[in-house]
Amino acid sequence: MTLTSQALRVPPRTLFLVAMSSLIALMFVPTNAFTAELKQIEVYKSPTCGCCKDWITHLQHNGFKVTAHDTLDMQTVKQQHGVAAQFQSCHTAIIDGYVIEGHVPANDIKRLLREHPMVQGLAVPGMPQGAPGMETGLKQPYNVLTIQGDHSRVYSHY
Ligand SMILES: [Cu+2]
Repeated sequence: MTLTSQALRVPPRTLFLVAMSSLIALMFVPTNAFTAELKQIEVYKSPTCGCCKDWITHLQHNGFKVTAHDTLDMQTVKQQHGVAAQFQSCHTAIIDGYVIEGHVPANDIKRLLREHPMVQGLAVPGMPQGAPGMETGLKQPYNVLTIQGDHSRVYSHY
């Protein structure tokens, strides 16, 4: 049995509009696991770190569910997760078994989760001006690195 506009007793134009809005709704249906469920990320930071808070806000705006942990001993956190000295920054985060060090843009984390490379994680060493959470009005070029122990490769450049 097919549904015709006559059977539904609505004008064809209405049916057309209903069909169109269903199509449009379908276009907004999440197409991957990331948008279907919020990704949980654990962020370790010192309680007084302002740029860490701003980075957390950046993650939340990009669909991450953030659990923040304040600690006065960031050095131990970095040691526990094996973040080599040359890659260190203010905060350290953990998601899906990866370590995320410093002001890494949300899009690079999403790409990491999508591509799932065999690396320890991502790092933006130091605190470059203009990175997410470091919106000072100045812009320094910086690299997002994949890190593995003492080794790194450029993952993206801004
Ligand atoms: Cu910072």
